[in-house]
This record gives sequence, C-alpha cells and structure tokens, in this order.
Amino acid sequence: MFVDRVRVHLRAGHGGAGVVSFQKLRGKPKGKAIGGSGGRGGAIILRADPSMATLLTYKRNPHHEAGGGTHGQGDLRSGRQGDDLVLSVPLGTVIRDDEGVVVADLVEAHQQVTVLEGGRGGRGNAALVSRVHRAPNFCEQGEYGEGAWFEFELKLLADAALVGFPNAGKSTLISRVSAARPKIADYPFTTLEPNLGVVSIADREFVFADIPGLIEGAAAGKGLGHEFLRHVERARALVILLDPSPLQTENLLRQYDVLIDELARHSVELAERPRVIAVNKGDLPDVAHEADALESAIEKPVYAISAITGAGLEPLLHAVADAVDLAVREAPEREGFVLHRPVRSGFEVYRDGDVWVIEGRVAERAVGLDDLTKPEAADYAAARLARIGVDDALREAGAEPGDEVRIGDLVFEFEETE
Ligand SMILES: Nc1nc2c(ncn2[C@@H]2O[C@H](COP(=O)(O)OP(=O)(O)OP(=O)(O)O)[C@@H](O)[C@H]2O)c(=O)[nH]1
Ligand SMILES: [Mg+2]
Repeated sequence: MFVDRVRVHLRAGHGGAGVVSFQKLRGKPKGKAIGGSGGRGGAIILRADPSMATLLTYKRNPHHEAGGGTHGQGDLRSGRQGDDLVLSVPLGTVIRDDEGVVVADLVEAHQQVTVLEGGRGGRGNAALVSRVHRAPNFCEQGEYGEGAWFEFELKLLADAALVGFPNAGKSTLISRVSAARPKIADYPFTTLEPNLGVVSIADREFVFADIPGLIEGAAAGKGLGHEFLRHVERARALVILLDPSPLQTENLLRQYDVLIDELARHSVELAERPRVIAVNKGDLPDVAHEADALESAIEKPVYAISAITGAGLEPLLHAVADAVDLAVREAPEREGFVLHRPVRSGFEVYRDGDVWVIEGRVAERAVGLDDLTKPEAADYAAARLARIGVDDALREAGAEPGDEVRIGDLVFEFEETE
C-alpha cells in the first residue's frame, strides 16, 4: 500500500521533577539543600531517510512519544535526560503543523528537523537556593512534554513523470524501461498509486514515475488524477503519453490539449515544465501517420513508440534524459527547508466565565512547584508571577481582589500585592 499522507500525533518527553533534600549539618537547623534537578525530556526529531518509500508505518502507528527525563535525587544528583526520538520519513516529506503551516520540507538525505522540544527538568531545591530562600523546602515539577498533531505528506521526487489518459500504456512503458513492475491491464484506472523506476540509458540514469491516468477535469477533482497531480509537481520533466487506440474516444490532439490544460489548472508552472511528447501503441495500424499529423499540428517533436514491442524507445529515453538535464541546468538544486519559528514567549490573559485564565509556558513554569500548600513555595510562586508581569496584566484586564485565576490546573484567588 502506498501511503502518502498521514496525520501523526507526536509528544516530546516530560521533564523529570526536581527533588527536595537536605543534608543535616550541625549548627544549621534546616540543613543544606542538596536536592538534584530533573533531566529534560527527549525531543522529537524527524529525519529524511532515503531507504524509506512510504509513510505506511505512520498510518499503522500514528502515535509517538519521546523518552521522559528522570527525577533528580538527593546528594545533588541530577536526573537523566530523556532520549530524543528520531523518526525516519521518506525523502520528499513535507511536514505541516496542526494549523497547516509547513514546518519543514525534507528533500535532502538525512536532513532533519526538531518539531517538538522536550519538557524542561524541574530544579531541585539545591538549584533554588537564593538570598531569600537559603534552604528552600520546595522544588520545581518537571515540565510536560508538548504534544501536537502533525501532517506528513510525501511528494515524490522523480526526475520525469508520465502523464497520460488512463489505459495509454504508462505502466507498460515503465515496466519495459525499468525494474518497476506495476500492474498492467486492458481497462482504465489500473494504476492507483505511483510507481518509481530507475531508467538507465547508455551511461545516463533518471528516476521515472508512472502515475495514475489523468482525465478531463482532474485538476477539479475528477477521477483519480487529482490526488496524484501533486506527485507530478516535483518531477523535473514530464512525458506526455498519448493513446491512439480506437478504444480511446479523444483523438491525439485533443488528448494533448486536455492534459496540458489540466496541468496548467493545477499549476501554471507545471504546464511550463520541460516535456517530451510521445504517441504509444505504434504497433497498431496508422499510428505513424497520426503521430506525424500531431507533430505538424503542435509544431513540437513527437516520438512514436510501442511500449510492447520496444520500437522507438531508445530515442525517447534520450530525449527524456535531455529534458531532465536541461531542467537541472535551469532550475537550481531542489532545496529542502526547515522553518525556524521563535518560541512563543509571554502569556495571555482572558476571561472564561467567572475565571481569569492565564495561558503561556512562562506562567505555567512560575507555578510548577512540587507543593503549593507549603507557604514558602506559594510565596515563591507568587513572587515569580509578579516578576513576569502576571499581576499587572490581571489588574489591567480588570481583575479584582478575590477573583479566581487559573493557570494550568491550578486555581487561586487574585490578591493585591504591593
Ligand atoms: N498494442 C499495444 N498495446 C499496448 C501498448 N502499451 C500498452 N498497451 C496496452 O494498453 C493497455 C493499458 O496498458 P497500461 O500500461 O496498463 O496503461 P496505463 O496507462 O498504465 O493505464 P492506467 O494505469 O489505467 O492509467 C494494456 O492492455 C496494454 O497491454 C503498445 O505499445 N501497444
Ligand atoms: Mg497504469
């Protein structure tokens, strides 16, 4: 099964929690803080792997999570970092976030992108010692690893793609000139998924793609062609394969016009891609004559071939290799990219019914302590919230003392601090 589009849920690893621990020291009633910090959670990394052909494994298993960090321990021992999870995707995979924004387009072998960073480890009480808190009896929780849905879409990276009506003989041709073995049959819409084959001609080589047949209206969603027009997008050159058989209701010129029109409707740029035009089934009567007539009509070279007997294939393949070379010279190297977006900073204040809600990582971090029922911890969290501006923001938004405020799972009352 060829799977070229999947939705995947990814979650970075949770950070380990810090710990509260004291070393008893003579003369120090509380002792010395020696609680270690938690390890950070593992990140999610996507990497392009040339040996992968489809996204099937993600269809079967759409949930992936990176390793969590472990908790800190006494004696200043930090927790272990969680293992990053490196997921392989085929070359040519486009990654989108849940809002449809392209995050990366991995077309180079081993190119990679970190899509989710692991949660931070919580600081242990040793790391929280300050002038105000010389022996803190609290520590930070580990931060949750962020989880999100992504869409992976595989766009083929063929050098040349076969474009033609169903039944034109595209699969027959690719099976004749490469090791690809797609199903061939005397009825239309036999090919339901693209097939790639490597073609060697003299000392030249190119990757050829056989895609499902296109019909009129394909760009508007008719037939099977629409889904697969996307795959043609990345081919450097196109081979327009025309079908002269009496079963085909459209004549050669009309087939040609319809196919070019559908390409243009999908993208103007696609209709301008270097192309080679061929008429298949040259073993049938009168085809040579029809091919000549087409050549005069469109004033472009037309290759008459027979995918079954092999007649005319060599000149055609050289012409395709030339078109690919030309495209390589004209178009700069296809480059992948990884989008770097600033981490969302700050927080948001909004009202949900009677409750003020504060949303944002900094605010969640400020209150992410082990036990806020400890007065010392609560004071510490309150001071942190004030410092990052949460109090001011609440006041500005119109919060009154006594109003309920929610940050993550935590609900508390807004108090005026001086
Ligand atoms: N006479 C003749 N028949 C051919 C030739 N090439 C292909 N055919 C026949 O045309 C029919 C369709 O061939 P396919 O290769 O399956 O066509 P296709 O373009 O891949 O069709 P779809 O996958 O449905 O789009 C089969 O019956 C082939 O045997 C040829 O050169 N000469
Ligand atoms: Mg086919």
